Amino acid sequence: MRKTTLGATLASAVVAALAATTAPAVASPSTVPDRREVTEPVPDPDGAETAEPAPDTEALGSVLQEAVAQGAPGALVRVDDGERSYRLVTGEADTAAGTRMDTGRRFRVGSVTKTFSSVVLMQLVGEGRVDLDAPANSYLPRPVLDSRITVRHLLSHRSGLWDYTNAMFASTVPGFEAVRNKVFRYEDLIALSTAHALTNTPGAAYSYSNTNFVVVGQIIEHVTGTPLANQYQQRIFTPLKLRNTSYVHPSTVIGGSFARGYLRPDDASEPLVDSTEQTVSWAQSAGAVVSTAEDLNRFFSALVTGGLVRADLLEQMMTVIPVDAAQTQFYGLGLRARKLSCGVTVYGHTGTVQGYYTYAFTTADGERSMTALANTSNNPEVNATLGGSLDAAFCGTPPQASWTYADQEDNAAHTVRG
Ligand code: REX
Repeated sequence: MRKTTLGATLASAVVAALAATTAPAVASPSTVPDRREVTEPVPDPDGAETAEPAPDTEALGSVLQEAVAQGAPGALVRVDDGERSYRLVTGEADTAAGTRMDTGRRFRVGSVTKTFSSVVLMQLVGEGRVDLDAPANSYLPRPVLDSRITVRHLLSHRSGLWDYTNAMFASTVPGFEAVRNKVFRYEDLIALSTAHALTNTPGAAYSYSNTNFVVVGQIIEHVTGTPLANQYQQRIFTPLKLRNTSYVHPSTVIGGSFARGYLRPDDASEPLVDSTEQTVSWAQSAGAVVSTAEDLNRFFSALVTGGLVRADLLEQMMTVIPVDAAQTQFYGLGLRARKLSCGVTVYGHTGTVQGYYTYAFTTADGERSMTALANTSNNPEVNATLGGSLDAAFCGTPPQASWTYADQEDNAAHTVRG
């Protein structure tokens, strides 16, 4: 196993490749292996120890640089492939201080939280404390939902519960400022949803809604009688040694070393808004986990290899249905899947909270996992660009144009019948 602390060969290769594909003679900002971080092997030129196809590190670098060119202050990607780790960064973690990004920084993972909530719930199913096909009302302090909605409908976004966040953030910065320091109870958020009609008959259609996973959080707390934070800690963070992963809701503080988040106003000519500190109470069990690329990669790899959820229940989590017309995007139980341009299917989740876009996916065998982050949001171009990291990491190719996911299925209210 060849070790290097600088990955100088790769650095020059990536920068040279970028210089060749972008106009300026000196690419700025450069995208380089994360020098402070690379202490494990970087890929051998012949790729001898790497499963085929090896990640395309030049393409990964280009993705990060494109994200920054489109307005993200910084971006990072980490691919863990067996014993190997590929880590690339560009831009800044903190624009006021001028601190450069590095792949060890914590960030808000947004909806990747849903997979953590799903794991806790599936463990409760495994313990016989929750029945996936029972009415969700049976596990709530008060039966506030349509009685046809089951726990499985929540985890698969098929309940029809209206997503209150679309209205909450119709106007991006004012919507954010109105809730950034608010603390909601589960019932407050659920009431925002149930004030509206269901978007579909329970079970009849996929319709992504944060409300589903707010209900999941309340079910977890009601069934266990303990805070959700304790359940995440005991069942996931501690056993997997996810030392940089936390659920501190409603604290607004991210501890340790972290990337600041920068929200783009709807008028893109206005300056970015530093959105780092917020309660994320509007999303809590649907979106308030803080983590790192390394921890997310370990989490998804452990999940699909059976380290967290009983085999028969994991199979149900990973049984996915298409949620887009092209049948490249899928949802299981708190888990997304994407069929990539090379035909490989990867499992994981995406996340968007103010200031942070995340992609965290793994192969079906958990051998290769990738997390990509850009520290901005409300910028669909950046989100689509960052999605190109999937092809680069798992197919070993530059992002294929027709697979850049410009049409993110869940960035707007969206219902798929069937
Ligand atoms: C809320 C608005 C986005 C963000 C949202 N986030 O629902 C959940 C999530 C937790 O991560 N969902 C994504 C804001 C889609 C996922 O599953 O991948 N946008 C922003 C606006 C738009 O305010 N007016 O971009 O920061």
